[in-house]
Parts: sequence; C-alpha cells; structure tokens
Amino acid sequence: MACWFPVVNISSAIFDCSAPDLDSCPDESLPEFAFIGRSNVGMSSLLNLLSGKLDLARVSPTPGFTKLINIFTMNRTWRLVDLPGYGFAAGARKAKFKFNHAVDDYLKHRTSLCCVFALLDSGLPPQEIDVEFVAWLARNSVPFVLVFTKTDKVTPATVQANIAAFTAHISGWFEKLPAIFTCSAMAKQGREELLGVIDEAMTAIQAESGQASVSAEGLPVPSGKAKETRKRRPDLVRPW
Ligand SMILES: Nc1nc2c(ncn2[C@@H]2O[C@H](COP(=O)(O)OP(=O)(O)OP(=O)(O)O)[C@@H](O)[C@H]2O)c(=O)[nH]1
Ligand SMILES: [Mg+2]
Repeated sequence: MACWFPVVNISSAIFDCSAPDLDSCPDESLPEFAFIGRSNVGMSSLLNLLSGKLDLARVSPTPGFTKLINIFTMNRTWRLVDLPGYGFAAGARKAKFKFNHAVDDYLKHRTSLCCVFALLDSGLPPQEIDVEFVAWLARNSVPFVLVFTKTDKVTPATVQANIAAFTAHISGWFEKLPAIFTCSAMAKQGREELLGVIDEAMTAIQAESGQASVSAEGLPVPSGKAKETRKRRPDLVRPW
C-alpha cells in the first residue's frame, strides 16, 4: 500500500447528497466506491466502518432502509456511495434480484465509479439472488470485489465454508476470481483491507493521470485532466 496517499487516514468524511437518480448525482470529478448487496446485508454499516464515522450513513434493522443514492466525500478526494439494496420489494418473495432504475443506471453509467463492494452475508450459503447479482455485475463489466459481511455472527469455519461454496458457484465465469474480503462492522474487522482496495485504485488513478495536484491541506486532488481521462472507468480493480 502506498503510504504517501492518505486513504487510510480519513480526516474529513462529509455527506454530499441523497440522489434519487443518476442525473441528480454530483459531477464525476472524484473517484467513487459503492456498496451494494441484498438489503440488510450491512452496506450502510460497512460504509461507516470505512469512513471511521459510525453515524455517517443511517443504519437500521429494517431491510430496505436506504432508498436513495447516498454520497459521501472522504478527504475531499474520493467518495463512498451507499446504494439501496436489492431483494426488498413489497410482495417480492421470489429469489430474483431486482434493483430500482436509479441503481441500475448508476452502476452501468457512472464513469467515476471505480469499484463496487458487492456484499454477501457470510452466515448464509450461496443465495440464488446474490449469485444472479454477481452474474449481472460481470455481464455489465462493473468492476467489483466480494465482501462477506457480519463475520462476528458465525464461526470462522462457517464463514470459510460459505465463501468456498459461493466461489464454487461463480468460478466458471471468470478467468481469475474476484478479490474476496471479509468484514464485521460490529467487530470492526476488515477496514484496513478494504481501504487498501481504495488506496490501490487511487494510486492507479494518480499514476494514470500523471497528476500531482495538492490541496491546501496537502491532500492530492484530481485535476481537470484527471476528470477528462476518466471518460471510461479506469481498469483498476477489475478482477477478470
Ligand atoms: N452482528 C452484526 N450486525 C450487523 C453488522 N453490520 C450490520 N449489522 C446490522 O444489520 C442491520 C442492517 O444494517 P445496515 O447497515 O443498515 O444494512 P443495509 O445493507 O444498509 O440495509 P438497507 O439499507 O436496509 O438495505 C442493522 O441492524 C445493523 O446493526 C455486522 O457486521 N455484524
Ligand atoms: Mg442501508
């Protein structure tokens, strides 16, 4: 991990906006890292863990709580994005993943989206709805890593067994499996590893754009040129 880039040291974590659709999102000048998964899997909690601010995104035991695209800026240089999850719709008992149009649009078209953290419950064997979702990410060339959440709720052996079962399901789709992480927002586990993913992406962006702009606080900031060069998503954390 490049120690000169202050991803791990988050000195400011600010709520930007709650966007109902892609058009309402802020400009694409800052790299973004988004959380998505089945509702209640712990997306908002993980965002809080990474940001170091436990009350930044709103957490609730009620599935379907996050309903908008909630955007937060870290160190004024990159963003975390809390998305509405899938698998929660009135009357939808069927294991078919479906998210709202805004999320579909965001994941497919947000050019500043560098990497999606696709969250899965570490306490569950592979769920059809999650397998379908990962297939959708792959089909749509969305860069992602897999994050198995809530590891504090089950034994390490169960976590490993569920990870192995999930990867067995999807391994045929990839030349190289997506990177896999575990985390527990409750036990504060996994923060450094996931910030490492962001750090790696930010380092690659900086190298790609050759920019060395520094803000008044001494923090690197993307230049206008960096924005121009991100017409396409950078090939940063593509696991295949
Ligand atoms: N034991 C345990 N509980 C967790 C963990 N992470 C989240 N939770 C709990 O799971 C519930 C849902 O957490 P959220 O972070 O709101 O989940 P979400 O994925 O954002 O859910 P929606 O916004 O409703 O789709 C809350 O009661 C959290 O306290 C974890 O690591 N361990
Ligand atoms: Mg949420």
